[in-house]
This record gives sequence, structure tokens and C-alpha cells, in this order.
Amino acid sequence: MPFHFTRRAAIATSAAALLGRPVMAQEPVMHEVQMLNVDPDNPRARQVYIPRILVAQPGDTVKFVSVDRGHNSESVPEMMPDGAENWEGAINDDIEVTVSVPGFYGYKCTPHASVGMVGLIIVQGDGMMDNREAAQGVRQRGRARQVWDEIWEEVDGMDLA
Ligand SMILES: [Cu+2]
Repeated sequence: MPFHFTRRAAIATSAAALLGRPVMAQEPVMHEVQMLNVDPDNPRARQVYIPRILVAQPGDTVKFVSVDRGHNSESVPEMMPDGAENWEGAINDDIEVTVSVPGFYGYKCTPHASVGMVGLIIVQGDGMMDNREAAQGVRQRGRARQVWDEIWEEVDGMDLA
């Protein structure tokens, strides 16, 4: 029924215009996070995720790529939004994680968390800030504490709205 289709489309268009958003939902994106022994831009930084802060949209996939051996990605349950699924990759495995719940996702390399191999995924959308404080409030150990301080400071400077 072309008439109904057109009318519905027109309503959707005006609603989207009111919200200041594009009419069509964004296509899901595949992001990559590299697991590395050395940061290519800073040889003094060892055991790193690049990028260590990633901004994604609900429905996107994050692929952790085992560029160097000996690493994995494991979500930190206390640093996950309510309702989001935890993950635990095996050492040396590339894994793909689809993120659907807005919020802050903290993760770590199981063998290297204590030397600061940690990272953050921020999924934008309604409720994004709900676990922001809880994630930052998690007690960190060793070098991870310093890295998380740097991460949260960087997050504070980001325009995430
Ligand atoms: Cu590692």
C-alpha cells in the first residue's frame, strides 16, 4: 500500500527531524582493537590495547585482534552495564564481541592486567551514563590503577553526548 508507506515514512521523517537524528538507523560497524606487546606510537608503553578507549554504537561489533602472542580480552564484570554479556577470550584468540547495551565496558588481558593492559569500550545511547561511576569506582591494582586513572581522565575530556 504505497499511500500508507509514504505517510508512515513522512511521520518517521518528521519525528527524526524533531530528534535531530538521521532517519535510518546506522549500519552496525566492525571495530578493531589490537592486542600488542608494544605501542607503536610509544615504545615505552608495553602490553597494550590499541585503541584503549573505543566508542561504539549499540549493535556494533568489536574484534580483538591478537597481533602479538600471549594476550586475550576478558570483560571485568563489575565494569559492565546491567544486562550486558560478559566475555572471556582465550590467550592468542581473536574474538568478536557484539555490544548492544549502552554504557561503559571495562576489560582486561588476563595475564597482563596487573601491568596495565586494560581497556574501555563506550557504547553510546540512552542509559549510557548509568554505570559510569560504578565502573570508575572499581578498585584497581598495580599498574592498572594508573592506566585506569589516565583512561577516566581522557573520558572526562570526551564529548560523548
Ligand atoms: Cu596481554
